Amino acid sequence: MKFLNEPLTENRAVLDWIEESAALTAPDGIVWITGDPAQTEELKRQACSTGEMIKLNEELLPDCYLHRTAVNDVARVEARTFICTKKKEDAGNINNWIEPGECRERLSKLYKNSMKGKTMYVIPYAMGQLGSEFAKYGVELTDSIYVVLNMLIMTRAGRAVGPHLDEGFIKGLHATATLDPENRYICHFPEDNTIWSVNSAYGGNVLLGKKCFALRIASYLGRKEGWMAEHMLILGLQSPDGVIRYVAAAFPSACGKTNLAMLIPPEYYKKKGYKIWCVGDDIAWLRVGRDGRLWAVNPENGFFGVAPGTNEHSNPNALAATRSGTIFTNVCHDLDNNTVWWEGLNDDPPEHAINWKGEPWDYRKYDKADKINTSGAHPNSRFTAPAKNCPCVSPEFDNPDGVPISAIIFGGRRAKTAPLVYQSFDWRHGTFVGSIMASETTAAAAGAIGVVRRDPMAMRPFVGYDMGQYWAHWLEMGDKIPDPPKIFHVNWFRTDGEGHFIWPGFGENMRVLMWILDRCAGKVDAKKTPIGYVPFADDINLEGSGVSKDTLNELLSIDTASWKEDIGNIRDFYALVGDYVPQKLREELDALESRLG
Ligand code: GTP
Ligand code: SPV
Ligand code: MN
Repeated sequence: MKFLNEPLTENRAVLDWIEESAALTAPDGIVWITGDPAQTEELKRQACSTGEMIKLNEELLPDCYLHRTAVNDVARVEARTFICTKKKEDAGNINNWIEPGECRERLSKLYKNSMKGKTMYVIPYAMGQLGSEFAKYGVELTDSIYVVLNMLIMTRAGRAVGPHLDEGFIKGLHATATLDPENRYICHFPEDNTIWSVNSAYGGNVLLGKKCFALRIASYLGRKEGWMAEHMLILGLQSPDGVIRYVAAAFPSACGKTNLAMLIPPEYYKKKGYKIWCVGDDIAWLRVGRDGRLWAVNPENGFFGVAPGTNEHSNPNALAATRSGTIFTNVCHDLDNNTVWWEGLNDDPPEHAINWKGEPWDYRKYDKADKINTSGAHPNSRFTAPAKNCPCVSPEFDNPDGVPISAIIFGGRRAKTAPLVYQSFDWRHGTFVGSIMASETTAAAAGAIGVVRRDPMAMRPFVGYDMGQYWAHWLEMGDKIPDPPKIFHVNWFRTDGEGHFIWPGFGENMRVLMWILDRCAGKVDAKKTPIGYVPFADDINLEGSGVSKDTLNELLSIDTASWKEDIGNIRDFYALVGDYVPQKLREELDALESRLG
């Protein structure tokens, strides 16, 4: 094997698999990623010399880089994402499936000699804190320096991981190949701990530790081993007495996880001494703790966050996190000072700029009706920032035991049906609430935007097995947690007749979190309705919010007609999920229908 530096393990299984992958892809040489600063610096220099990355203004954005992906490769591609179990029924009806043997044969042709003239990088990485009970290990092979540099931010990668590979590892093979969208494949072999990704170079398709491992493979492992891998943020809410209580929240892609995880409390609460700590913004791994509560870690080490809309007011913490050591992808390049810009950063777009496609850009030609083609930054442009950069990163971020979860919150973009917040009756009903989640699609995945689709637990694109069995696993977990979190549902996205958001959102969402934690502590009463417990308007503090009591009442109102309309759609969805939908959830659906009258 053409190792250009010393391997970080002598583990035969690792070395044999690298050899096999190198024989297929035929790189000129193989480099182990150590995480040593000298190697990282050299890779950055190399990527800049080929134009793969652009070094930004060192004074204004130290150690920051800009990268543009191919114009046809700017989001996850769900239609090209596959779960390759031996039996189709194990992948379920919601996932795309290819028989593993056939998949390997088809993809081998695409991988063949695809790294000729290139270097293969071997990235040993951990999801979770090295050595902790939660941690799992992986190795990603890739021909992309961009992927290497992102993985160094998003995971705990490099030399220290080497010895842990003996505990088992997930194999990930990524080849950029020709970026042919017709032959783009993101394939998972959960029965073989393997991920194959080819013909993409974008985020969730190629940073294999993230959605591929930490959600799809991990959800499969979680079911086998009795834990959960979820598309959830984790935050801690500190009260003036110093007590911190933690919640985990599942919102679909680009529906507000990063924003909620880092929120700055409104002045009213800040003055009293309330504070939010961010443990994670995208993925949570959850286990039953020795104390009978549910405990969570964020297996990642950085944030791959949506850039557009991030600004000094909406999310100052995220913005601060991107001011050094960050890689920007598909944002707008401000040529006047060699910095970056995106829609919603400020009202001052750059005069001389290059858009996300790499073309000269004139902000005067921006057309809301044709956002994709006229915006400076792509709507799904992202920043990759180290978690340590975030001013509100939790002191528990590296705690190998994680944090205890008081509440689980589901949510999505619903113009109408869902009220601002409601609480489920119990874990089983809460699982039902998660199973019927729906949200308008966003730019985070290729395809139409703004179409309402069912996205259970915000996991529709990320469950590595049958959806009905995943719900059954949720119900089983409920039976295993002696002191389970309470389950809620929120909707920041209700609109008025003109399509404007009624609720101010962002920092103001703190007011809803306060109600949720008050409910967990048994401090407030609530109104029992057909869909669950809804707040009495007086129990949500509006001081300084600019929201009137009338508006709040409107936000909390339940539109029975649209719920009834939804029942049919839910039945269709359950039918699509198929035979494994747990009987208990079917009963919950019947019960909801009869309560609605
Ligand atoms: P992924 O990284 O794709 O999983 O997304 P995410 O859930 O972390 O989404 P993020 O927090 O980045 O939010 C994406 C979009 O939602 C941005 O355009 C935000 O401006 C918008 N958003 C977030 N929170 C709110 C809110 O409370 N109200 C409104 N109206 N918009 C919000
Ligand atoms: C999402 O789409 O939910 C993301 C971005 O968090 S990606 O990593 O591309 O999946
Ligand atoms: Mn996500």
